Amino acid sequence: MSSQVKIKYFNTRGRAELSRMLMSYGGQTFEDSRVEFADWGQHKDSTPIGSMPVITLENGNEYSQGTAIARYFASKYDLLGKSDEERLHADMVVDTIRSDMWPEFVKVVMASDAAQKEQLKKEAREKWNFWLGKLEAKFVRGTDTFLASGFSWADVALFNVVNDIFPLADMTSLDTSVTPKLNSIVEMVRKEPKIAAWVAKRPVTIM
Ligand SMILES: N[C@@H](CCC(=O)N[C@@H](CS)C(=O)NCC(=O)O)C(=O)O
Repeated sequence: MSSQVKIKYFNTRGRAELSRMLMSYGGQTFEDSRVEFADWGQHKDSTPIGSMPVITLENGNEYSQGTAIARYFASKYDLLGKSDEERLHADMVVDTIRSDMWPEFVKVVMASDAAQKEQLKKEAREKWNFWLGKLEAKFVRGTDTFLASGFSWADVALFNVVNDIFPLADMTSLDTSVTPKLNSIVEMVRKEPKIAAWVAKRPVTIM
């Protein structure tokens, strides 16, 4: 069986958006399947590990884990890095963003008490700025790219978290006096024509 690639997720950007951006960059047509929160119970048991995103490949096989799915598309479009060390470098950046920075956002979203939410937003911004400072200091090795060899999925992951996640904790831009190199990466990805076209046409959602 051969059909279109499908990515299934909630009607949000969340953990699916990096793959949606990478597929758009790669010129991959895909079905952007969105499950309403109220309907999730009907889907959960039939997914590979009981969570989304889920990717269905052209051959019908399904896989989960948002970062693993994104890495698959980064591999397909030669965005992993050009050497073992560059792949380590890009993975380190992506893990910092998706394994360390991301849970701070989840805490904010899950908080129901307004005062606690504000406190968690403040803590998230402090932690994000700490990690951003570390990345800025040693890990921007190209011109507007993390990798010396050029554009990679680490650049797209940074754009995704800065553009789509940080504003949800009231961090709407990077401080260009502190992280100018990271800001240049974000602006480079923002202008990448295929990613910009996806961002312009994607559904407008709360997160
Ligand atoms: N480590 C997984 C986490 C997946 C995850 O927690 N997905 C959430 C949405 S962001 C979900 O499906 N929640 C519903 C549930 O777990 O029942 C990944 O990165 O894909």
